[in-house]
Amino acid sequence: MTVITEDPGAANAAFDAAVAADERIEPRDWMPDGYRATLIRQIAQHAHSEIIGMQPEANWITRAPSLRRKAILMAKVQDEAGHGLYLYSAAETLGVGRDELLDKLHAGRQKYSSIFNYPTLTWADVGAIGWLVDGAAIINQVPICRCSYGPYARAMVRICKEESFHQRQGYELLHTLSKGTAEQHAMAQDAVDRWWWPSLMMFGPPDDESAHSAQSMAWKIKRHSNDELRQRFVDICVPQAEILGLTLPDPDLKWNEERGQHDFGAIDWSEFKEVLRGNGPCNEQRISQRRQAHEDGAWVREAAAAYALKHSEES
Ligand code: BYC
Repeated sequence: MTVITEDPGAANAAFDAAVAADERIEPRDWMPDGYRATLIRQIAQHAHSEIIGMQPEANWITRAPSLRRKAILMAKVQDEAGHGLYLYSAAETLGVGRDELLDKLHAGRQKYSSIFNYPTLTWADVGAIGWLVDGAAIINQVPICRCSYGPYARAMVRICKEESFHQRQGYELLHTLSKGTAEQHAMAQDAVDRWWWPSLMMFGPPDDESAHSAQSMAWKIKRHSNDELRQRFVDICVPQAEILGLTLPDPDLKWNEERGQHDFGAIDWSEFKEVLRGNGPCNEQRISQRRQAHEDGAWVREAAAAYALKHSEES
């Protein structure tokens, strides 16, 4: 869709028609200000989540139990940095600079996913993150491959392929621990007990409290509601937990024949709100480490800019 018109009414109608026809909106197309702002908000939060999400797992790189596990974990953490790059690039196509987005993250003016404010206390947490956190991310992100905004949708295709590998490595890691010694099994169970509820919170507030869902679904940025995706995640995890030989920490979790889905217990939304307010177990640590990493990397950015300038003067 390319709209070249001075008439705002016609531009709006062309935009609506393109969205209704499942066409992709591209950077040069006219789009409503609210659509642009919503995409910048969501893509920036998503990009921030990818780079902050490197921290909890990087915590275990030096203590991975074997060279093979270390190599896999390093590759995964590097992938998350790559996902951040794809997403910051997608945000840039909307007219916002990467520096500005990072400044807002560092100043606490833009969010990142609540999940990354929890600590990784044992090696099993690396497995639980892969199985549950990457698993939740896949359920949430596969529909974004069909998002109405082209650059975001295309970035998501690559990201989802890599996330599938991440999920499998976590599942395999937990499976190995769960079928290992009694101590290893207990460690895997403890990690699942701690990551289960925060993983359910990743999908966002319940539909009746989700401020942006209705508009984002009308614009086909979101394809499913928060509660729909959360339910899908629970239904997928239950049989996987059985194969792992681990229990999900929810006494109310049971199959509902009538609905053809699992019922599950109440989520503690007060905990979610506290984490979003900055009061989760690791919020301060995550942001201060991110600021430090940004400062430490200043010389790399300066060198890259100087090199690019020299290169452009030569050509
Ligand atoms: N954490 O109206 P709602 C990954 C906020 S990366 C924090 O439902 P929306 C991975 C929400 O922003 C995972 N905040 O919002 C990386 C809004 O506040 P604002 C990240 C949350 O946008 C490394 C308010 O609550 N994935 O998987 O329609 C290693 C009301 O919510 C959260 C993405 O970002 C939360 N969990 O729906 C491993 C996916 N939930 O902005 C793994 C893309 C909600 O008004 N994003 N809020 O201040 C989305 O799909 C949607 O933005 C959400 C929320 C479903 C998350």
